Amino acid sequence: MTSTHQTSQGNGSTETYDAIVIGAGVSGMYALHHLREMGLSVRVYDGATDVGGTWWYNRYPGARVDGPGSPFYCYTFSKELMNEWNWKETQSEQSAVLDYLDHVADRFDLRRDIQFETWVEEARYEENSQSWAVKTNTGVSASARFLICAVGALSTANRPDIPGINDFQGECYHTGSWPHEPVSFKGKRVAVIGTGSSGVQSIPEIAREADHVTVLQRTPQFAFPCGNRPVTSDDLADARENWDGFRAKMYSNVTGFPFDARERSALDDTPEERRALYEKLWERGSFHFFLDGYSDIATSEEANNSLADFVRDKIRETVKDPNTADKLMPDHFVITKRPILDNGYFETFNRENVTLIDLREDPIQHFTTKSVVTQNGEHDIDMLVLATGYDAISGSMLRLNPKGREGVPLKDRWQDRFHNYLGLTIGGFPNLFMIHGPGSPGVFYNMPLGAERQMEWIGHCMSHLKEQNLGTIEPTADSEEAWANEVNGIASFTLFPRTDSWWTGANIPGKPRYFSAYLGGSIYYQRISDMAKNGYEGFEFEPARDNAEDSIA
Ligand code: N01
Repeated sequence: MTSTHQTSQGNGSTETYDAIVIGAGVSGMYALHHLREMGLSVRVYDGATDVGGTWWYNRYPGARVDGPGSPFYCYTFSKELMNEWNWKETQSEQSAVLDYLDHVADRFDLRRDIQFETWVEEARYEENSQSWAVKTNTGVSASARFLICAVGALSTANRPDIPGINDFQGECYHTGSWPHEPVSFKGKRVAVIGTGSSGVQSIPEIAREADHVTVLQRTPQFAFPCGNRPVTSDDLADARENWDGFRAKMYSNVTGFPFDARERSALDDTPEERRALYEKLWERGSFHFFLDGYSDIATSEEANNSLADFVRDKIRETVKDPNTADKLMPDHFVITKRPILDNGYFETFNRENVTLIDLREDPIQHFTTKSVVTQNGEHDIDMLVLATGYDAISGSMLRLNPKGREGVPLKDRWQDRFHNYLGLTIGGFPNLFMIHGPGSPGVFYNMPLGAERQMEWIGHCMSHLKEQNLGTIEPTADSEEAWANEVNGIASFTLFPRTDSWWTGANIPGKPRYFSAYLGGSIYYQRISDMAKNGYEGFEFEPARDNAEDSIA
């Protein structure tokens, strides 16, 4: 076991650790725990005042787990943790997830190694010491052999660059950095830009309280009933008693949830049989359409259309005004933008105090101090809510912009695409590891479980270096190219790359446009485990130098 120590460098002092973790969200918290269990010294930096990452920032009204939820959206590494935490709802509210993470931080005494309200401003690879040097906005200089970037796949806000938006004098909030103090909508005219998950969750809540809500929609979206229900004591008892079986199923499932995939094409059933199944799954809610619905919704146009038509019918049945219903009609392949779970979103358009503006036919021209001006008119507002999403998957790594060998910034390396190997490592950036980065299943997988599994791989890799007396590991250019081909190859069997989405980078002007996630979580984990067993195939190493950080004793 090594210990933390301080070395004098120039006028200041440098704190030295085995590993530095950036980010204290779901991934960074587990990274800290795991590395400490390995006996390593670790420091975590996070800009927030407490743990939780994306769950700490996303406090907008209506925010809740919008995927297959509790009790399986959680860490799995500790049976005791599973046994003692009582989830209350299947689609937990943001505050409930944060309570859980708070409990995890207490239970595993994580906070003593986390420095909050500390933003890493520079991360630079030092050739001589085979280590990473980090500087923070609070004046900390720290150094570590390993840099773990747990910076979040959905944490760098996308703020639209619309003429005059900064002149608007009313309240303005991004859903991804919502104030901690209560925000009142009472008596206010609110405009919401964005109808992705955050917009769809927040719009019904805002409409219940506001004087008027103007929804500015660029792309109509498919949304499915949230299907939230209480987690009963029987559910919890079942999960606890059969935890090993559930966990094994989560490991072998492509999305990391304990469901049996249906191996049946939508086209094997008659239209009546399909409709009967869709009705059942609609009633059940959540992501069951995709987890235990038909197997070819994401790969067959015809199968996809059958579900898309079903949802369009549901929208038409729900929205009373046919003109508004027309505007809400999605025209892309269902599921090829991130599926959304709603709590009365479409019903909200039946309210008198809600207006939908279709930006495709009536685009925003500019903002004034008190209004948003679209092609067809001016809309006076008191508040602007930006539910405009994120520079997802790669954005937070680019915001960190680590400098690799010869001081090359990641922004240079990632100009044309997000070069990486196994979604974990980047050529020219030795000993740097990403969690949920491009090229990994990331957002297509149960994220707490994915963080555990990626971190365990990273831990093994670090031990391998120690055992072999190696100073660095980084991927070769050939292996990065082969990995990119593999990721693209899998995606090309699906309909995902054919739709503009944040998955393809289409939401951010100038961002490289391609589908950057590895589809097929269980296959991915098998692949990265095989690579490790084969002597870390695709990587190159340097021997440990004498003057390298005295790490991992
Ligand atoms: O962001 P989004 P989000 N002018 O990118 C529109 C996760 N999540 O925050 O579709 C006008 O999905 C944009 O339009 P378009 C979840 O994985 C989880 O809602 O690009 N409109 C879109 O409608 C989710 O997918 C939870 O044409 C503009 C919207 O803004 C992901 O986070 C909750 C625009 C952005 O939708 C992101 O969701 C919430 C512009 N200039 C989110 N720029 C959980 O509870 C963007 N838009 C777990």
